[in-house]
Amino acid sequence: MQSLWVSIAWPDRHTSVFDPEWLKRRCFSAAARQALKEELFLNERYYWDSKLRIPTVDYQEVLRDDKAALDWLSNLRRVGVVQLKGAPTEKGVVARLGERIGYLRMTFYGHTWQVQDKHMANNLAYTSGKLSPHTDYPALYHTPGVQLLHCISDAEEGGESELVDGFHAAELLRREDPEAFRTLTSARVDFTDMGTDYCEFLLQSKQCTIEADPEGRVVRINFNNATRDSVLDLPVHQVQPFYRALRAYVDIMVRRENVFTYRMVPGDVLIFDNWRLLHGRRPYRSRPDRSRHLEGSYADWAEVMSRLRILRKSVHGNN
Ligand code: OGA
Ligand code: NM2
Ligand code: ZN
Repeated sequence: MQSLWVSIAWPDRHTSVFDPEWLKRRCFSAAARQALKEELFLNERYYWDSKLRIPTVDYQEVLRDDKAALDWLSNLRRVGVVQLKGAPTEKGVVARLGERIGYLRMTFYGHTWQVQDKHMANNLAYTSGKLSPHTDYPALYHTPGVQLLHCISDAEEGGESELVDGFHAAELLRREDPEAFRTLTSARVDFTDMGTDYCEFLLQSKQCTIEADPEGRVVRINFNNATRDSVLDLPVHQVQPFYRALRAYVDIMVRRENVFTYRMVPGDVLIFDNWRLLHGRRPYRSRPDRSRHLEGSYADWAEVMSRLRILRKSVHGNN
């Protein structure tokens, strides 16, 4: 229907023909830009606290059915966490989910890694001890966007997961203690990780605890007491204000009303936004005949969002 198209005759007599819908999508009005941004990047989040009702999808359905897979990744984006039920209780599940996305993120801990109580552990996660709320791998500048944890066997006692919405906690801090919020969005903290796993590594990085974009929106949390370096590269007069601010943020994230606690059972897979959530686990008791075993891996947001857009197209059509 050529007549409905917009035609421009340029001074050099060249003509361009545009589909008005195509032009409208590229409109510079604030409302149009906002709508397109939301469609492409899905930045709208649903914040939660201890009363979270964790989105749940069936593992086999995710592999088989695009609608279930879309449900899985949409919840991961909006809520920041989703659990899959009904996976087999053997290794290979996170690798399979990686194929569903595209590919997984390799790190010094390997393509996938085994969370178990290990002899001569090279990471606190590989003990039976408590893990206080943290984000994974701030020792890497480009921290993994998404984390997958598959429960192959659970502990006889303990090992419950604790999850906190780090963006929600950061907004509470901004409101309750703006000074602390400013400190945590500007002071760069040293992280370090060294040892041998996939190969030998000696990582150093500097990251703000709360990362905000130029408009002031919180986009990433970097908090891990196990890999926070004892080196702290700040002028001495900023040291105490920094620790005070960090304490203020931790006090908010450990408030009972903000912590969602639950227990993974064999066959569960937990997938969460590692740029947003803090996760921890309670200590557990190991027994040789019943040892706790999770297989984990990472993915990045670019690849997850790519799959999400493709699934949205196949489920809802091209618009
Ligand atoms: C980790 C971790 C949680 C758990 O491996 O980084 O946080 O439940 N594990 O063991
Ligand atoms: N593991 C679970 O930042 C970290 O050290 C997170 C990473 C060992 C792969 C733990
Ligand atoms: Zn972790």
